[in-house]
Amino acid sequence: MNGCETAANGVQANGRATKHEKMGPEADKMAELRDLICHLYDVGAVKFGSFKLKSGMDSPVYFDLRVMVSHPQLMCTVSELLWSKISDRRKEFTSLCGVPYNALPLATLISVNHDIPMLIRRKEVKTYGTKKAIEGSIVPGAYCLVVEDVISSGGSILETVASLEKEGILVKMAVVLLDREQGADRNLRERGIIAISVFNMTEMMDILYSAGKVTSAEMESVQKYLQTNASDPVPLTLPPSLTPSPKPHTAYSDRISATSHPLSARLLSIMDDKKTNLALSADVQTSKKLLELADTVGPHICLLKTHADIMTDFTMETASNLKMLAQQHNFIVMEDRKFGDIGNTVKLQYSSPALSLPSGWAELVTCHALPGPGVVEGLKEVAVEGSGCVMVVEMSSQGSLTTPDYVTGAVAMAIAHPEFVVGVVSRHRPTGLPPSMIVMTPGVKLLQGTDSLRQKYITPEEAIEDLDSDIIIVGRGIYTSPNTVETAKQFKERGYSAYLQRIQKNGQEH
Ligand code: S5P
Repeated sequence: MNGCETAANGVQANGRATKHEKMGPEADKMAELRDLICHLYDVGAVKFGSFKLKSGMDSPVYFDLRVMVSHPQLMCTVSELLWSKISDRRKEFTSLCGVPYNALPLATLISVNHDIPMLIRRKEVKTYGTKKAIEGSIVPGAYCLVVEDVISSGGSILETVASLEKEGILVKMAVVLLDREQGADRNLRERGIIAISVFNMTEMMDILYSAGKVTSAEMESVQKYLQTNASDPVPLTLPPSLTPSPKPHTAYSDRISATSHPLSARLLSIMDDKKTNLALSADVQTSKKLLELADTVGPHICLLKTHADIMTDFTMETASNLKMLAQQHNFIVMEDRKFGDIGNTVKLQYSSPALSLPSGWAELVTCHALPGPGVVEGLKEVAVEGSGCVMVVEMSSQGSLTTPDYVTGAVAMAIAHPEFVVGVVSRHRPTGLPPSMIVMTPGVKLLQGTDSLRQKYITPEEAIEDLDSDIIIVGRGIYTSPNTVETAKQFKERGYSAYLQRIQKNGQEH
């Protein structure tokens, strides 16, 4: 038996009613709610008068749900009522997190009674040790349920969401005891979060009035207050990470200010200056061919992608010559090594002399998301200062195992490391990827098709205009052409026109 099975007001931890058993389910629920609200009033959790709120507004009603901690049975009842609101959606979250501090005991009770892992958000982040804002077992890409006692504008929930999202944890649902009907529902909905409340202010007032706990004058002043709130909701002060950022379809130049990595900013400004979103995948096998391509196609690209491990004569000299050409023609070099092992192994691979990556010739490297955050953390530990990585989240080949769930988890991991991950390799711009992250799409040719080994090709227009990608990665489409420079120019024009078309379509001025 858990501590809440003896809870008052007929709600057990297992969701079954006790005291109101003989009534119909609706009447039963109403009776529970009436008992709870009257109980909250009796212990002084609801007060009437004239109160100045945190937002500066005057309010005729004030809630102090902190008093609940002195009434364990009441806390049990509240936690079970919260649970009853979301228990049928249990599969939609793997953890829960209470908004500090008031909702912490409520979240703890739900966690313990229903065996749901809990996360704790620190309000003050430590300046020593792990400096973590979220404590508990963090699984990037997993969904967390947020628990709160009272909502006004939804700002406190969004602060907790911001800390969770920083760790790659996703939130789409919050459960709250009381909705003050002051704009939270809309503010949260706009950010993709549904708030499920046990009761709102109108319901509470009706119950207190019919129970004879409030006077008609008090009732009237709260009603008037609610009407004012409906036309003039409580202003929402968003945490910095949740302030609206430019949308991915805005101009490359307008996204620069949203970036958190200097390389993302540089890449976007190269794209804007050179009017190109073309990346050359120079999958050739000799240094001579690689440097020739870099020199001739260099003026038309924003990025050159290498596979140094397919080359027969790759040396430090090749690497430093390539770096010089990158400076001369203003493009970024990315070694497509696709690191995909545990953190310790990728650290050793990156540091090995084989590809001379520690010399810094490639400012970007690619990695897979499959091993989990360790791959990013391992690379970050040894990577050259100022460099970054691009995470492969979705592959272009037929039969690839990068399912939508994989993409969601991988994207959350990328977002959780904005200081190192510059963007993603993906067919399309995945949902939820912030505009600061750059999307690169391989498998692009002037015409659709496939190769004999299941590479699937789409056109520049499909990648940029339809699938909202930022950069087209083109390999054989250019380097096997009899006139590489002219063909590269064609890709450049089609890719950039598709981008202009996209931002125009979205009503943006370039
Ligand atoms: O999913 C992917 C990811 C990458 S990075 N599909 C890909 O094709 N790539 C790389 O893009 C691949 O390794 C190759 O270097 C390039 C595509 O070459 P193409 O000749 O088919 O254009």
